[in-house]
Amino acid sequence: MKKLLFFAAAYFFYTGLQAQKPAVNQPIPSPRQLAWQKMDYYFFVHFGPNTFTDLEWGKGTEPEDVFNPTNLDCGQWCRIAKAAGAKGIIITAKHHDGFCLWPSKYSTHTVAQSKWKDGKGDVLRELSDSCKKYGLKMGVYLSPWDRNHPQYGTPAYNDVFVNMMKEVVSNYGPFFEFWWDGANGEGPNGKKQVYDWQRFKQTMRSIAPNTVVFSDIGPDARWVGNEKGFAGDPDWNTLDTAGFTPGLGAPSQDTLNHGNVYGKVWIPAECDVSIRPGWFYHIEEDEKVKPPEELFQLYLKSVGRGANLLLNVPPDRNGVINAHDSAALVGFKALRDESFTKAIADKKFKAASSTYTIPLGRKQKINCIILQEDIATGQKIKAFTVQLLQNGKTVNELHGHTVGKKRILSFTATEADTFTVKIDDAKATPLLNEIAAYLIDEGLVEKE
Ligand code: FUL
Repeated sequence: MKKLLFFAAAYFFYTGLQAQKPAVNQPIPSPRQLAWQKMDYYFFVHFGPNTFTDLEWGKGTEPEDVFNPTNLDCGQWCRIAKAAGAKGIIITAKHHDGFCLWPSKYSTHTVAQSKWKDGKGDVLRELSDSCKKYGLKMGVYLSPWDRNHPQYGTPAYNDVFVNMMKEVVSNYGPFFEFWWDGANGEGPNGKKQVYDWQRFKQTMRSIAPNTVVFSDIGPDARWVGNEKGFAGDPDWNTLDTAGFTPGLGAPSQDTLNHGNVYGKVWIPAECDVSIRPGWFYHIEEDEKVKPPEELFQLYLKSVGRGANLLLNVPPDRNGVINAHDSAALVGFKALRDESFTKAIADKKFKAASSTYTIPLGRKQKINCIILQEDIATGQKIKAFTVQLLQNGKTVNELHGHTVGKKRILSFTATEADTFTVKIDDAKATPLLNEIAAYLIDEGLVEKE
């Protein structure tokens, strides 16, 4: 009898657990996307002839010798990335001017034709070695638009682009991300290229199946629709891509900003933004570096809305990150540490539910709540309400739309002893696997 009771109890316990497991709601992220989404924030590095000519879009006719960093130090970039809490670095291996920061076999407009290090220099090699040394992930931006390449504007250029992808992946990979810019202007012969996106995608999949591929519409990560670093609210990780292409054929910027609630493909947003007004270094912008508080606001509006933040930090003509930028980055890290190191409450959940209750232990002030949805089973939450309670009475109420991998809510500090998160609308019963509360500096609360 006892045995029977034991088995019955075990059975009900087991089926109970089964019932609480979050249901899978398609589409869901691939393992490579899930790993990438966990990275939250990393650096973008725009570096090349433009750094020396003070342009943003080089013409492609610049002599190779223009590129001449006096003291290139990728180790310094990595040390700053580490100190700033960034998880990786994506470099413009080739921007629209076509200049290759590595000695490519498929171009005559590269570091090898320059006098820099007697033509023996290789920025990708140095960065790849430094990233390995400092435990950072590396990514590559490769512009399909090429204002220098003589074959640009002809079908043969698609072979060149594919060969370049293969070359950088095999020589300097593995990469966590590969960045395709959708820009498509004229080349040296006045013609525009018809990009073979399908072939580019197949190439990446076969040579780098674990690399997240970015373009306006993925296949793995999408542009957020602006260069200000703001994800939409709501921000869906799902997008409809049928009939669209990167570049001019992309969905509207508003759609890219928000995603599509019932989008058929999992393509989360990445927010690219520069720490300075321009993407490349310009000395006259030294005083215009975004201060730590502004970077913190960007963080709330990107990572805090469930997207990734790709923060551009352009090295100067010496080949190092300028002191103005590194000071801002270290300050940004300090603000995040001060804000989020000590949680007032931090609760983990394993069971999917429509209501979550978080006791604060005693009455205390909070002004920031971080919600994390279990996205491995899909993004489900469409609307939620947070109620802050004092002795069972609601003293503040907040409403939100999507949660996704991370949602940072900040608001006027409120005294409460408990708060609840109620799911008002969802595609399926979601699992919030972590909910935490903080008291951050009042000046850091999200601004419109
Ligand atoms: C754009 C480019 O035209 C800009 O120069 C910059 O590289 C930015 C990240 O992407 O499409």
